[in-house]
Amino acid sequence: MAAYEINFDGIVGPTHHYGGLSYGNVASMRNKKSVSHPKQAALQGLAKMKFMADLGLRQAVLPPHERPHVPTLRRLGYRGNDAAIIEKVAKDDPWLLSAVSNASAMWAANAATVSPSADTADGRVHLTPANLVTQFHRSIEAETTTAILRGIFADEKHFIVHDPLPASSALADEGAANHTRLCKQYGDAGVELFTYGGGPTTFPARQAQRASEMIARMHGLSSGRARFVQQNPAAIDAGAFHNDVVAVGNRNVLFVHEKAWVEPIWNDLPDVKTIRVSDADVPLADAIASYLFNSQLVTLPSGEDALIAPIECRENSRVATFLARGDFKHVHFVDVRQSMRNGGGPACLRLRVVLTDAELAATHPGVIFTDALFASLQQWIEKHYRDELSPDDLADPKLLAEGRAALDELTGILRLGSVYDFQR
Ligand code: SUG
Repeated sequence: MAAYEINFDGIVGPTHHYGGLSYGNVASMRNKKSVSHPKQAALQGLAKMKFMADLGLRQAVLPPHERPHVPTLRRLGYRGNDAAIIEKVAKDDPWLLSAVSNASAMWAANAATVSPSADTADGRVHLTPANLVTQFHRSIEAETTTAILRGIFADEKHFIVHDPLPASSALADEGAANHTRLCKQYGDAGVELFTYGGGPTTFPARQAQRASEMIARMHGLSSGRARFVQQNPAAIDAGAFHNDVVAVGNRNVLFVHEKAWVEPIWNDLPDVKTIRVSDADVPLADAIASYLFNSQLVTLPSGEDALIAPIECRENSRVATFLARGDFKHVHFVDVRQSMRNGGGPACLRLRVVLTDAELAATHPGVIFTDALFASLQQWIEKHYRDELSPDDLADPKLLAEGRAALDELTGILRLGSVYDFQR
């Protein structure tokens, strides 16, 4: 059956800042406490979506989460009105305020793992929101992500949105950032490649093997459809906290750094064309600094492949030399620098969902990207977002009110209903 890939991009939220919260994510660690530009960040993300849509690709959006998340602070014992709570936590524990204010839901590749209907036993699209337990600031995304995905993929005839895996380090799950699907055409049954981390590493391995295995079982993937492969500890320690920093697959093409996995799994994928990059040509450090493999590898309407790479790839001489070799006929560069400075490239910002026509028709239409939605979102960002945010600004209770006003309007634009705590 004919099917398409739809990229659901996370809209960057109004509290985008550099908290330095992700140990093992070298960009996040390096840019800790630098001044961020939320409006620019959101506009950069939106421009990427528009660029993809203009290439003739299908695009959709996922809304930001409510931040700062006062319900989490209340759960942790803070009492009083919202403004008083923000003021108190800003004094007590700036780390906590940054964590509950983080706009990290923008990295939609971590929202969920998605198996298209062609792969699953019951012929439905299966989605499992990620529990993101290795980073506290990300673990609080799971509940809202689940509510949003259930709003968008509500038709149980076509979709099932599972509960996130139980919140345990034994089942640590980071979603599609460690999952790539290989197939002939999108509508054909494919092979889903699950990458898990393991030691010994200095930086945390964020995906547990058991988590990947459970998701494959929950999604009803037969044993031939799911493959599990271990991430190279050296890649984790070089800063590849998610496998999508060192590998990306699309249809029958796998683009990978030779040090991504502990074993050369590409030798065992017969119908797959592997573009393998050696450490001599692009050392891991350059791959991670440029986010070459965090490009989006997409199929254009013409049937040709294109690589949508971050502009940082153009600025790294080894990476630029590799790209000039011509493995990809079409290479486009996008500017998502604000997100990149927190370790999120073009591919981190999107969740890929393969849908048939019938499934697309059953998907909530309000989130599908059109020129009209582009125009509304642009206006909405211009109206609500601050130009600049420093970590100290998180203590400003006005930021909370501004964020709520923005999100309330956004749920109207996307016709999503009440998905946020403050709306209930
Ligand atoms: O989980 N950064 C994110 C980046 C996620 C990138 N996603 C993929 N590779 N798919 C993370 O480490 C930094 C937040 C801060 O420090 O303010 C952060 O959460």
